[in-house]
Amino acid sequence: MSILDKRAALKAEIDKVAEVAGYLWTKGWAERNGGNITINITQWVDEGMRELPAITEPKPIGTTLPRLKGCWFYCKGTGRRMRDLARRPMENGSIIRILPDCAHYEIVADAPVAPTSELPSHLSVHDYLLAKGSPYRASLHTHPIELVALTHSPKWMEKDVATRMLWSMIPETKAFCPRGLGMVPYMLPSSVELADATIRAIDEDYDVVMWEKHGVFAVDTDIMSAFDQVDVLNKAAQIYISARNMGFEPDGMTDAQMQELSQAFGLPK
Ligand code: 2HA
Ligand code: ZN
Repeated sequence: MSILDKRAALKAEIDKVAEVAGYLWTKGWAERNGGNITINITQWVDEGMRELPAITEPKPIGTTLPRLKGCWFYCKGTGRRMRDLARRPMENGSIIRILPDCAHYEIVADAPVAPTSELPSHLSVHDYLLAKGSPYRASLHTHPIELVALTHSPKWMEKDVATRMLWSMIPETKAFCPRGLGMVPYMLPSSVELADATIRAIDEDYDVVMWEKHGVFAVDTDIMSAFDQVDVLNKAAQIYISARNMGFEPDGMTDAQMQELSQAFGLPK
């Protein structure tokens, strides 16, 4: 890729982050500073950018991540609002690079905006994705109302119980979120324990992981695809809740209909 192509590709990714941030706010999933986004942008960093001096002192990540050596990320800023990021992504987020010790990062551009409070979770997941040879470069944490509401009942926290219900609400759900919804019990936000549990769930082959009574963590090739998976799952939860509000338990698609769909779309599980 030429330098100009890399710069255009990087701008396109950050434009997508801004677009998704606007959707998160509009959907009511991003109250105040809720949610965060990180993108591994290393493939679009050109020689000119590599020469840029740091604009902050090195800061500890809070953990050591050997595969992130030399990696660059766009990160939403801690305490920043998604609705502001939607209009001004480089004032409400920043570009960081990981130092050779793999335990510290420094901010490179545009402004000294400290990255998301969930940085240990996000960067640990990116480290894991690189180790697996995954093409995924985007991670999204957000607070989708109906999905979070489901996690307040232990019934839906059991492995794949919510997945089966959500898939059966509308055929698109399994087609576009074929790995379903992983479940992680409540843990302190921003903790390394939460990061480790999230990675274990992704390693079980989920792209979207629920943090009980908190939100979702989703990974995909780019931020738009990560958003789409969460959007599809939350839509299914809304259909379930609408039926319950009409006074009945929805039947859901039958097992035979689900099997037919899986065969037609060549879906796993
Ligand atoms: O960044 O949502 O979980 C704000 C949060 C932390
Ligand atoms: Zn959160």
